[in-house]
Amino acid sequence: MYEQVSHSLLNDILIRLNPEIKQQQIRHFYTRLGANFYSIHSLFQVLYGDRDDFEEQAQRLVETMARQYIVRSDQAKETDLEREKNHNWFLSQEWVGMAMYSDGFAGNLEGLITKLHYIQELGVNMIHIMPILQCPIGKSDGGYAVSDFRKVDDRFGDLDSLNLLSEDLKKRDILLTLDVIVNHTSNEHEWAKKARQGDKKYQDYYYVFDNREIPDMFEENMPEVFPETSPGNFTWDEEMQKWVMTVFNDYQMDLNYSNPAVFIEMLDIILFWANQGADIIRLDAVAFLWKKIGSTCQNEREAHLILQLMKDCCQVTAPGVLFIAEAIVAPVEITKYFGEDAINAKECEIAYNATYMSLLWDAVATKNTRLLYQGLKSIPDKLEGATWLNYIRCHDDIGLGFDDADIQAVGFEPAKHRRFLIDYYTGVYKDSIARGLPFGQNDKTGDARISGSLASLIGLQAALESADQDGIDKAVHHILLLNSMIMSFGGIPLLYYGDEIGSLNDCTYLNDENKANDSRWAHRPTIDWEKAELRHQPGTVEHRIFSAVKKMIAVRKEISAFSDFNNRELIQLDNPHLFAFSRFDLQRSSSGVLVVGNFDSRPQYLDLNVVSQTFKIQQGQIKDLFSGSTPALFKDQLVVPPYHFYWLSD
Ligand code: OTU
Repeated sequence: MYEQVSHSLLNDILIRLNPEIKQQQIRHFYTRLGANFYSIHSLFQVLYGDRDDFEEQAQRLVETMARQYIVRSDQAKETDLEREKNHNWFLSQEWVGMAMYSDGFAGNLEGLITKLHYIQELGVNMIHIMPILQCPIGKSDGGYAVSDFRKVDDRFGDLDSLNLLSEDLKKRDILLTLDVIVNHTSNEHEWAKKARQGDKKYQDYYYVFDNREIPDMFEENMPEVFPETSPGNFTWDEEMQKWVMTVFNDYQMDLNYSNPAVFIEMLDIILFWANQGADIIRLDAVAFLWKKIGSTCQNEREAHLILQLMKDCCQVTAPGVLFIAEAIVAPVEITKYFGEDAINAKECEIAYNATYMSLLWDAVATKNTRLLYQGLKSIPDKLEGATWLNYIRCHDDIGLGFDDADIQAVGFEPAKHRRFLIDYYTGVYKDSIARGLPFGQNDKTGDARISGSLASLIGLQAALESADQDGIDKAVHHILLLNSMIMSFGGIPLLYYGDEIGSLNDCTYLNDENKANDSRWAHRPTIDWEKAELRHQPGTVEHRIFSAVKKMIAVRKEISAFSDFNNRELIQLDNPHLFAFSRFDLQRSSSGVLVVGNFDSRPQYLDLNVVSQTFKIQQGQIKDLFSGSTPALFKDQLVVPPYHFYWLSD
């Protein structure tokens, strides 16, 4: 869009550009800058327009984008152009992701290179490597307390090993996702150290206060993220003799985005990693980016404006790079992180579908899909050109992030229902087969979350311990049922490393004093490669899970109705144990796919007449695309065995 005020500022900026930048041939950069500048300027103005140094900061912003464009590799620039042409490329069903710690998976980044064949064997073609940036030993929050944003931690390798990995991934057509921790730094980051030594410039990078007056006001409305290990949202810093905002752990200092210098630094860092070969950047804890007294300091409008500005700027330098929003917030809030408008106010192309994740766990514990339906109906439609990361679990705890209103709507009492789920998964509830651990218990609010690996939460661990063959069978089916749900829902399925071979909780973290009070470490496994070899041995749990997941991935890639163009319809059923939805081709040229899952331990029947409205089936021709066979039918009653799923088509 052409608008005089922003355009004349852009002209001034370009005249004043540093000569080193001016002499470069960067045509694509200028055309993109021209196209996005109205929007960039408007957002920068809303956020920082009242500052005397506004124009100076705008100049720095443009120079930052230009410098990173200049050093961007030719190969990456080519990919940018290709993706501009085929901009919906990531909505295809061909993508399947896996998240992993490089050390837990393969020792370090170089080790990871030697294990890429394993990922490919499974069919995964997108990996999210958990944070690899430098962190203090001990106080690292699993990589989320960064002390140097441009350095790979020695524990994982260095920039060279990352470059080797990224080149290898490119050859194999595997996408690389890297983390950038945008909300906070470690208190040992250089900026934090300077701030703590009294440097005012860097104190302004954070939220620091002389006394409790303002912190106390903030605290009135701010929830606690880690109530057990790091209660409250502020920490007294002895060295600085000031209170500093630390929403997460007491060693993670929140960055102050009301200072444009912070925005520009962090944009520069995002672009730096985009230039190291990242196809996708996961932006951690984006809901927390803006703090305001009187609010929960989550999901504030300005946090969205910051993300829009980041996206607009990234599109100028590295338009092929996508953002993942890690916003584990209320269902109605999550979709907002895609942006308000797919073109004019875009934020992140991808977001974690935390609502679906927690609802699936609800259906597992209750053997009932009522809340699953209800919760999904409450998720607003997402924008075009946006997609979900559908996952069963990730490196974090499982929070029961659905709405109380939805719990009530299906006839449960919210507090009791949540208590039941926590008790069920932590094995407190009698007869529970889950072996999870509590995380983040808050005695003030009664809230708690859940840790534990997929296999341990679903009952595989308990069944193995008691050598209960039937239990093992059930657990394997249950694991596959959940996988089938994330593979077919619409979006990119994100597997979690180790789950493909049924890894159990690993309690060795208890021996490490830096980890012992954080139960999330129970489900951050070190892969036992001997055990992983069992995936080739029929009859083993490893083989049963790995080979079925592998097949599911292969079949998913063939089904175009599984791509994500908002082409899904939930199918409400009378049977409360079944969950069904249809997926269709955009042209609706075929009847599409009917996905059905049975969350109960007994067989259930689906009356095909009920689904015939949305899903037309030629009698007698029904086929399960996963197994390739025709499921058991009696008249119009389809039998769905316990914890079984079908991907039906005719
Ligand atoms: C994220 O987590 C990371 O995934 C965690 O591993 C980090 O500890 C945390 O940020 C701090 O960097 O911020 O938007 O309930 O779900 O802390 C959600 C705990 C987050 C996590 C929450 C999450």
